[in-house]
Amino acid sequence: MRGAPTILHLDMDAFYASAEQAAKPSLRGKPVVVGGIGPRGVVATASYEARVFGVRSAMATAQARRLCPNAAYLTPRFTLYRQISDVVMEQLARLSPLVEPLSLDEAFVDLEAGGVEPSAAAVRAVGERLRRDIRAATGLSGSVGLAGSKMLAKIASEQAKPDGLVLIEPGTERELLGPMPVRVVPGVGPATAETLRRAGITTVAETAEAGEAELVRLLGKAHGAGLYALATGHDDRPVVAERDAKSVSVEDTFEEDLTDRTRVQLEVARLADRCVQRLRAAGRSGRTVVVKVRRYDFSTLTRSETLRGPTDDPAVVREAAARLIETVETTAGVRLLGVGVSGLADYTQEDLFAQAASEQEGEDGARAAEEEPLEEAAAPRPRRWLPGLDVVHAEYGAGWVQGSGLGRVTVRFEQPWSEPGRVRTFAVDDPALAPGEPLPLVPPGTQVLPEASAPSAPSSPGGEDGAPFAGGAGRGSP
Ligand code: TTP
Ligand code: MG
Ligand code: MG
Repeated sequence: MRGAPTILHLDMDAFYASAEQAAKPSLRGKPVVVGGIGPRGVVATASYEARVFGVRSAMATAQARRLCPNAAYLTPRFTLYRQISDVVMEQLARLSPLVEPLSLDEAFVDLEAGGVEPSAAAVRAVGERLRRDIRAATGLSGSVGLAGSKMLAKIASEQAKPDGLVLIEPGTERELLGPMPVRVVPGVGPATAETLRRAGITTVAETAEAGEAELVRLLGKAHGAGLYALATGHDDRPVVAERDAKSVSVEDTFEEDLTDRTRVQLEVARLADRCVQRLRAAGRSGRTVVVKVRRYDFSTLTRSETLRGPTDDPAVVREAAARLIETVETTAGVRLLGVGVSGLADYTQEDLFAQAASEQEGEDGARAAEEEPLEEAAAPRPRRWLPGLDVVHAEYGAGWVQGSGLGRVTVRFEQPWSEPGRVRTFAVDDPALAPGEPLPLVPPGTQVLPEASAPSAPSSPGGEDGAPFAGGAGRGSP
């Protein structure tokens, strides 16, 4: 815990949905849901207008449609989110050499390491300027938390949402944390919360009062002691830039086993994005993509694919990860998924996913590193006009797919900086209509998004088969 609130946490507001509203003027101020739009799809996020109706991340899209039938339901455009994320992370890098990205839309920044004067007034000014700069550069809002520790900075940015800044003065944190549910403490998942609840502990204050010995008895030594420290406001975890890592991996444990294939694929795509996010923030690129799966029975396996050359291209990693997960039987249920990229030739898969903190999930059962030859990349699919994706019409210019069916596709012709546009309908095989690329959100010439390192070829909406993949060499490393 620092004496000054010099740890900054930034999190973009309703990130994918805000990006879509910025790109599509007709959707501003309206409910927007981004995610899997098929019958078994899952919500990635919802705009704040849609949240009013109860729509939330990870909810089945079918349920979201029942709650909010009038929202626009859009398929994600990861290339765009990635580009925006790059711009946001560039802004953060100006503040300090110590930036720790947690996902595409979220990072910690150590302002002290950036030479910011350690006073509340100075860090607040930096935080407000950052929010203005991010809005100017991306057209989107982000919320900022400032505190003397990571845990509190993250809690502060959550309180600041949407479009705000909250600074927690050192010295006030125990009072502030006390009444909060223990779930706000990092590392307290549903299982831990339930164990604590059965012992009559629900708030942070009750956790602190229980004392270290009791928490260790309930949760084991490492976890109990760690929780006690955090619950009493002791959080000295440093902001770690990933420059020095040998490999980068991210993983997620799910509250309930995933059985839905589409959901598994969506989660793998998200993990691939998070992984590349970290890779890039570290200024690295890697050659081997690894997917880790822990199944319902705790059997854990990894699959890897080695590319011809190193990459930090999200499309390439996403596609490799998608191919790898295809080869794993997951229908009986998945507890945990991970995606990693290694920059070193001599890495071992064990290291790649070695976890610092002890897993709450218990012991791995069978640990099998199964490898089999993988199929070649799938043949190009027939064109599908998924809602939300970019198109270009020979006569009417750039627009996006509003819907399609019965051999027809409806397109709204508008650009991020235009007035809300008109809708026109075409036959799905109209030769004048072609898939397009995301347009920059702020007008060209003011502040331009950096070029995507490998824009996906416009042959298929969604970019599923877009980026050139470096290719099959050395697949199936042991
Ligand atoms: P979050 O920062 O958790 O959420 P958010 O930015 O949409 O909204 P908030 O204002 O509350 O921060 O996640 C960032 C993006 O990650 C989100 O826009 C979509 C994606 N995501 C998923 O795809 N699935 C999920 O379950 C979650 C939580 C996020
Ligand atoms: Mg967010
Ligand atoms: Mg986030």
